[in-house]
Amino acid sequence: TANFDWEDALNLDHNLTSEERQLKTSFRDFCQKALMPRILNSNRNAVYEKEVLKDMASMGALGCTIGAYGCAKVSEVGYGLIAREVERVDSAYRSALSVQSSLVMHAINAYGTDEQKERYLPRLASADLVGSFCLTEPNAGSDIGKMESRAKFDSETKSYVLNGAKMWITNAPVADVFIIWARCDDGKVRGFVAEKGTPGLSTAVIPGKMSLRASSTGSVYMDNCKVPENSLLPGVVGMGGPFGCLNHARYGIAWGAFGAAEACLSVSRSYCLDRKQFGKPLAATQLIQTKYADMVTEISIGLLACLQVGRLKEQGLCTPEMISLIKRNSTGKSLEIARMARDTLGGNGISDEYHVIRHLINLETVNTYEGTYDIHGLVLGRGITGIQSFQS
Ligand code: TGC
Ligand code: FAD
Repeated sequence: TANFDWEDALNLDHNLTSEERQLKTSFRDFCQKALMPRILNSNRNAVYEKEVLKDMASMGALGCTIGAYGCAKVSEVGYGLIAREVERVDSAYRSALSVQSSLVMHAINAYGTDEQKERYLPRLASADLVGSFCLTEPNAGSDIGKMESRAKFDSETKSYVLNGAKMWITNAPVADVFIIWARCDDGKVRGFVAEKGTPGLSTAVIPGKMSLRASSTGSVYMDNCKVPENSLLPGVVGMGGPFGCLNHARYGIAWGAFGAAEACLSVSRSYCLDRKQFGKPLAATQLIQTKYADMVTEISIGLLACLQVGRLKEQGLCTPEMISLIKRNSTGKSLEIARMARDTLGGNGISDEYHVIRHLINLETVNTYEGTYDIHGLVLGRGITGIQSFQS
């Protein structure tokens, strides 16, 4: 029989495999029991808790689309469902998952040597090592093709000497492994795996962060940082390297952002069913009800788009434009939903006890990182017109 379920209005569940449904249920349970109790303190006091990554590792979440080195091998849709459940708790926790899995483990798995894979992947999967992905620079954010970091090969010592600075790097202050993207003497960008403690490699916490407070974000400095030649990721040359990792991470974010939006809707609905003004529950007013209609509409349509891109990705039929479409739609719509939900809570909407303001402020980052809302709009604009409008 057909039923309307406001939490799954277009019956997305129907299109999942039984394994994926089971994964979703077990992750929802895990995230609410193991992660949710930590977040208030973690966000309020800006504390990065390594146990969160350890807990995710114990559930097989890290590098979960990889089929070896202790990783679980779930479907692309399965990965999206995990990101959605983690971000239902907090975007910072989903960030930890995205960076470790899609940006660091994927880079090593896709571009690394067997030796690099064996050295790093099992310990990244178990969270014995924390990874960071160092792409953005002080003078190169959206226009990352203009990066200034350099890698010079020293044939005498058979090593690369890295110089430059990276900024806004998730996990940098707590990382053991750094995927560093730098331009080589031939003008081409290549990736390197550097380890914490390498002379010339240092990090600094970026203080005063009002968003994603449960995540540690920092700068990375390379001052004649010498890494052995086997630190090079040999499997890729050019910007296709970092962008290949970003394709995975952006896809996960597209699912994740709606997890945050769903959490906001759920808090608002409970609150407004309970809270009475002018003699009736707020949920009995037309203005609140049409807000919920808008929220449920965007969440349901947006998640179905993520599912479609996930299925195409599983078949090798997904393009970067499709990922830009869902990353932009999910983060932009989730931000609007969080704003609407915050409004429905009145004064309580600005209290972290109700969680909505935290999601709202986090989504400001989610809408910005891994390509801003407008940059993804311009990627789509190029796909539609055939004309790139970034570079002058
Ligand atoms: P463009 O000419 O378009 O491309 C240069 C080369 O890169 C290739 N490429 C891609 N390859 C695979 N997948 C993609 N999505 C790709 N996009 C581009 C392209 O084929 C070309 O290759 P080749 O071999 O022909 O040279 O580059 P452009 O310089 O015009 O820039 C385009 C633009 C603006 C879209 C791009 O630079 C961009 O995406 N900017 C946004 C920067 C960004 O996303 N930064 C993310 C930093 S990492 C991060 O935020 C992590 S947050 C982690 C967390 O906590 O979750
Ligand atoms: P800018 O590129 O300076 O953009 C500023 C504004 O200008 C934006 O609104 C943008 O849309 C707009 N703009 C830029 N170009 C155009 C144009 N041509 N036309 C119209 N508008 C334009 N990076 C990493 O490498 N690794 C990480 O782990 C990481 N983690 C992050 C964590 C946090 C909390 C944050 C906030 C950022 C993180 N980033 C990370 C960096 C992130 O990817 C960048 O902030 C993002 O790509 C935007 O770059 P920017 O901040 O330099 O902004």
